[in-house]
Amino acid sequence: MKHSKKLGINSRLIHSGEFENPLGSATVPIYQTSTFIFESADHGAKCFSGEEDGYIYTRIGNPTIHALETLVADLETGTQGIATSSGMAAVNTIYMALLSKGDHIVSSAAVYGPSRVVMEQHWSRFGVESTYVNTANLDEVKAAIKPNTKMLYVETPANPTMDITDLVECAKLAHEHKMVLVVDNTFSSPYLQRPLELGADVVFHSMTKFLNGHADIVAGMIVTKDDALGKKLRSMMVTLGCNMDPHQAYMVIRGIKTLGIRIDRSQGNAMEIAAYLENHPKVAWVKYPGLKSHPQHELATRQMDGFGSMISFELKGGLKAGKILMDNVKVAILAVSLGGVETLIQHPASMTHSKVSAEAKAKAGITDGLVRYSVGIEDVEDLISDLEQGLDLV
Ligand code: LCS
Repeated sequence: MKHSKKLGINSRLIHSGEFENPLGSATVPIYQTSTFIFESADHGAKCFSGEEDGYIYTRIGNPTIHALETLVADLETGTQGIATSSGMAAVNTIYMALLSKGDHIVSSAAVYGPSRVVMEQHWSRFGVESTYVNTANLDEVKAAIKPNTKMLYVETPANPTMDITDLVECAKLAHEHKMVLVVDNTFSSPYLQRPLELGADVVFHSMTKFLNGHADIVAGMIVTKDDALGKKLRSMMVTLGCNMDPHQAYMVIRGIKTLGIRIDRSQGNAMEIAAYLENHPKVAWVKYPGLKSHPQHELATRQMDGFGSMISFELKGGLKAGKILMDNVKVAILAVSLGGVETLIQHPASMTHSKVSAEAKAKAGITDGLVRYSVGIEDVEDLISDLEQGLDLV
């Protein structure tokens, strides 16, 4: 649909995304096809050479997937979206497209476990070096940069520590050293934070989370505002074969329409729950960017349009107490993933971050007792009384 960039984000959630619509469908049709018919042999050859635009094969491009790519690129104020089969497919496409043997990456120490483990255990086999620092501390980032550092990789807010990194300062630093700044924007979504506007070169998502929002799809998306970078990333995605499926794309387009109202509600709930936990005598600490006690609360206020719906906390009784709570919640679901309409609770040290070494977890602040809580859109009174009855048992 044609639209003005001046539309607000909630309008763009509904109306952005390009698709040809000869029959006037109100929604994006699902082009459930692997291949597309050429008008002639010459037309096919021209599609392959790039002389003519035209769909060829779904791994390379598909109208339903294109609608989602242009939608998310618009939300992130980028120019190109590259949809992937999962968030991890986006991570590996970025690593493979932009890093070579002998290169070095500086990354946030607290990131989604597998994003780090794949680098340390697998990309290292191909000669890529990595250093993990607290990117919330710019001095640590500066100290880690080496002559062969090609990428600064930041997750903010970080999974699961909720640390916030200053993206404007990281972009300056990255560009002074001719590095690309890659930002995992999964925890915020473009509704709350747009890294490309702050100077990042590449932003990506696990759309499994807030963008889709309904815990029924695994999907990823990379967005950039640089055409050459976009072509490089797309070509790598196509070569790796980690494309999205058209039905999966349709599901995300459907889910994304309510991103704004889902986040408005879940982050309202999160603020109340974070305050409740902070005042609870059995709670040792709470990390939520909306709390004044969060070490980067002021930065979060500046950098984000809201504080999101992810909370980390630890009970005074540590892991033992955390397990009692996790085993006894009745409204929240004990499951990994995040960013959906349903509230989820999980234990990063033994679940999402279990493959990260104990030493690396300790350095990143992923303590044994840390419990992660992804706030959904239920009635906040029910969520608080659910926590209350669980905490009573501790
Ligand atoms: N980036 C972040 C920040 C994530 O939280 C995840 C998944 C990924 C990338 C990978 O995306 P996927 O391939 O799963 O779509 N995070 C998960 C989590 O915290 N619990 O379960 C999955």
